[in-house]
Amino acid sequence: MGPPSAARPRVLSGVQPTGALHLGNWLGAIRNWVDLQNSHDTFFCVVDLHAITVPHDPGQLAENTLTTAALYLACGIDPEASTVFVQSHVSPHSELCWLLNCVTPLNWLERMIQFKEKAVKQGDNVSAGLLDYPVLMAADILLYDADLVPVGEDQKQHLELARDIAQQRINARFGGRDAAGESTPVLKVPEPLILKEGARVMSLTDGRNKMSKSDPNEGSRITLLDPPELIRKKIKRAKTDPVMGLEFGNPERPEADNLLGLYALTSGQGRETVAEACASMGWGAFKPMLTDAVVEALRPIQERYAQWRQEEAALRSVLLQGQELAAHVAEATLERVREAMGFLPRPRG
Ligand code: AQP
Repeated sequence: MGPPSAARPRVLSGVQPTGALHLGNWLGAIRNWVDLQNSHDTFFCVVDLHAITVPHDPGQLAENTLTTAALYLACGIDPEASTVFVQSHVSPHSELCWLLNCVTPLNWLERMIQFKEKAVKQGDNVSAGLLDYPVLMAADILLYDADLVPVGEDQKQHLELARDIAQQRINARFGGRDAAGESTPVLKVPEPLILKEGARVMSLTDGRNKMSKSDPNEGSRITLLDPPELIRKKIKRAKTDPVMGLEFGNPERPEADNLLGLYALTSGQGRETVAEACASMGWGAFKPMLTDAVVEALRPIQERYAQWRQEEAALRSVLLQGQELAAHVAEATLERVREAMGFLPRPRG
């Protein structure tokens, strides 16, 4: 039996609980998920198994996982409309990852750009898990028969790998034929969902690098839970240039492009309006405006976050409901793959 077709296109995505979520995670990912909830069948997970592919603090992992889940909800993910769950709570993620590992060529993984970049930072301490990260990501996506996966530029290569594994390594080798001789796939091959323009948020200290949770310099990012005073301080110290007036798209001025983009998004005014309003404005006048816009944009998120953390039983119940729904879908897919690969069926009591 092949993958079932859902009534609405299914979307799956997640963020790693590797630290405090920042403006990039919100504007580049979670904000778009909120828009998809009414038109798509949405699954959002906190990918804690991915978070341990780099050295992690066991005393922080559970707390970061809860914080990340609470932030999804605070940003507007509605547990009635979406399935919200923790990756490690649904064991088929690990099991499908193993099955996919055994058919994925090593050299497909060795050429992944993110692996090469992250491996350089780890020195001698690179884990096999870091190399395997894209196979686990493929398992995440393929388990849910996702039609669409929202991807930024940095994740395109990983989605391509997930498609190749599904198509060339599972469906082509283990797929069957129906009575009419047509091939029946085992796994659905997902398509990328290209996200809104302008959502790549760059570091506050270097406009050529993306804002990242793992940057050792905390001043490089604004987290979703930063208090107003800290936001003010970080924006005040943010890198600028000696040119008067802000503009988009000048390759010599990545900081102007990034901060003006942040202002367009957080003020809700859009790119055209802010480009015109700030065209001859100096940095001294611009930075307080940007600060106010960021503080105001984050205020409702921070308020809702505080509520979810006060109601921790409700948060845990969202995750339990999500786990049950996710496990139901994931177990069925895993069973399909096990059967196609020829495993002895599990004994039934
Ligand atoms: N700077 C960014 N601008 C736009 N989108 C971003 N995303 C991350 N940073 C930016 C998007 O957030 C989603 C989840 O990311 P992730 O936490 O799973 O991993 P990441 O992309 O590696 O994010 P970080 O913050 O850089 O984490 P670390 O430092 O732990 O590796 C993805 O959709 C991503 O595109």
